[in-house]
Amino acid sequence: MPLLRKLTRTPLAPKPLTCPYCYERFPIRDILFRCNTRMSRTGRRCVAKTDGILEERTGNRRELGPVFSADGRKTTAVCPDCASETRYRVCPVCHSQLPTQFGLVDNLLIAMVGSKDSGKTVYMTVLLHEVMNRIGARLDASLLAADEHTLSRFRLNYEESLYAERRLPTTTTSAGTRDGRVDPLVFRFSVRRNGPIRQAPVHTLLSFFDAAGEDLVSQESVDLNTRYLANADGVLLLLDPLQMPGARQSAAPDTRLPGVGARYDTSVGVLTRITDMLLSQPGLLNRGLIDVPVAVVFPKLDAFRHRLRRGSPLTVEPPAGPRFDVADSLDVHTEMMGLLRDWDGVQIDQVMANNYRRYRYFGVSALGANPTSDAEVAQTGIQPYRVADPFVWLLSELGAVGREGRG
Ligand SMILES: Nc1nc2c(ncn2[C@@H]2O[C@H](COP(=O)(O)OP(=O)(O)OP(=O)(O)O)[C@@H](O)[C@H]2O)c(=O)[nH]1
Ligand SMILES: [Mg+2]
Ligand SMILES: [Zn+2]
Ligand SMILES: [Zn+2]
Repeated sequence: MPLLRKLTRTPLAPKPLTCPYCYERFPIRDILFRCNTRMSRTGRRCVAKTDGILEERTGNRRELGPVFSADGRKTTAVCPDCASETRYRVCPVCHSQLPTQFGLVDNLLIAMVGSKDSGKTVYMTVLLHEVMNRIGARLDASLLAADEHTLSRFRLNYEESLYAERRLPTTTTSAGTRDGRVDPLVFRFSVRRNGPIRQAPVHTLLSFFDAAGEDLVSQESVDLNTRYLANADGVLLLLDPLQMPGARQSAAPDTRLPGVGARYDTSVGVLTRITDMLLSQPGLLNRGLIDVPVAVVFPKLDAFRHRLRRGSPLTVEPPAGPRFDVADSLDVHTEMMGLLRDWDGVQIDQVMANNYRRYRYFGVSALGANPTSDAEVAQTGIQPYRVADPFVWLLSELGAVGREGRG
């Protein structure tokens, strides 16, 4: 009776959840609560203090109410010390406050991986900015920070510095120098499903984890990020053509080329290490292939624009419909396979075909132009193209947005 089961399923389903901040898994009943330190009806009040676990796991030293356990399946609980009712639910592992709808709506973890200087941080910033603005309107969707920390951090450290101050990001710090911690950005993505009747929006929590390229240069450093990668629902894998020997020489003159040396890597190197790590996680395999959808993103296409053939799908904007366009995406995928052949990237295609069940190639440019210097974006400003394609594909693979066409 699958239909009946579906209808009677409680909103708080008993499948394990994954914290959008620390990527640890736990059953819903283990969710803890934090006292709100307000005066309760009985006149008692808890004192706010630094939370040792929160500090150790996230670096957050704010003074907060005590954490206590209660029925994690509920959305509120009464503090045993002061009898005040709280709505603050916290992760049992890292003690981060969970977003309001956590456990009630889908929670998707998206990992951004790629070699050092491949453009992950720039891409993530431009992607999120575009989804918040232009693309969101196209998809009839909205993307909002799910917590205060993400809100201020994304605005100040990412969006304002890139868009208003035109500063390129500095290299992302290795998880190794931060006791294995990373600091994901967490958003609430809400989309209205188009249909004969306008439906209520569907909400999804999205957690973006931007890896440090430095952490992917050796198997040991990849292991530092295993939890984040192995628990991700979707992967945005950036393979920088400027780090492929065959493409480097065909880039436009004056293109700023990524460095070479021990901290840098080839695109195949990163792909191989990540693939080995994912293959070592039996839970991720489906008939021997890695089942996590991987959007293989070739960034910095502005450097190769002069080389694209006339009529290439990479020279035009994607169709403007509200859903993921399958036909257009397959055109881009085929076009990228051709480019990979020219770029000596055949090995990349083999690794993907032999190890992954769900993957697709994308060509994007986050900046749209060669930066003026190591620290500054071009005078012409940021003119991205096709940045949202990989994201919309991932969301369609994960069921968070609809698709147009078959394939
Ligand atoms: N031409 C061009 N260059 C880009 C683009 N995006 C990024 N870059 C260049 O790539 C450099 C590195 O970008 P980041 O986003 O910091 O790279 P990252 O992958 O986050 O690097 P790590 O944090 O060290 O792993 C930038 O400083 C730019 O010079 C793009 O769309 N076009
Ligand atoms: Mg970075
Ligand atoms: Zn956590
Ligand atoms: Zn209390």
